Amino acid sequence: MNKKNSIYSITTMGLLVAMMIVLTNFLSIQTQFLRISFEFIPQAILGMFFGPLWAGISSVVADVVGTTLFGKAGFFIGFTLNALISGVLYGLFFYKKEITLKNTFICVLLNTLIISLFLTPLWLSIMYHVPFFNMGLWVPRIIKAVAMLFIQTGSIMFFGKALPLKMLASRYMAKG
Ligand code: FOL
Repeated sequence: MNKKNSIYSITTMGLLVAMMIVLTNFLSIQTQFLRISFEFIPQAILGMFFGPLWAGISSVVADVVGTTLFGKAGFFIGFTLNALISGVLYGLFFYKKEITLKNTFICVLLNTLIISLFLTPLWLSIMYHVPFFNMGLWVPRIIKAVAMLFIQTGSIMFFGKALPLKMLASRYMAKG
């Protein structure tokens, strides 16, 4: 990657990380046990443009910086692992790959199963000393997960396919 390309890349990564921070900390709906946000959009774009390694690193930076500066519920390292895993997943599924409905849905489903329906409830049960199988925790979470499955798949398809982001992406990918 030449110098100009790497300047483009770093600037774009910074912008997408900033968008993740704003979407998570300022434009989300958050209760003690549930957060609904659109952080996944810049995160998925990071995956499309930069691949699993950089999407993972950027997501960790967004979590650590965003939560430290603006978090309302303290800092728990488990959520940093969530950020890493989902960033890597988006990179594995979307980097230099055709964004198909099937591909997108499988990626979102994996993310939902691992993050929303396993790790997050685990972290919350540890953080707040509630049992893992607490129904008050699970009922809204499952409703949210099912709704977001379709919203996430639709939005990622939109940004990955409908918008001419590929033209931008070719800048970063051009010379490796
Ligand atoms: N610690 C760290 N490091 N990062 C955080 O973002 C963080 N957030 C909280 C506490 N410690 C933190 C606040 N608590 C969810 C629920 C409570 C919560 C954080 C997240 C949650 O339901 N997350 C969604 C995915 C996030 C989304 O949709 O934006 C989930 O379904 O798991």
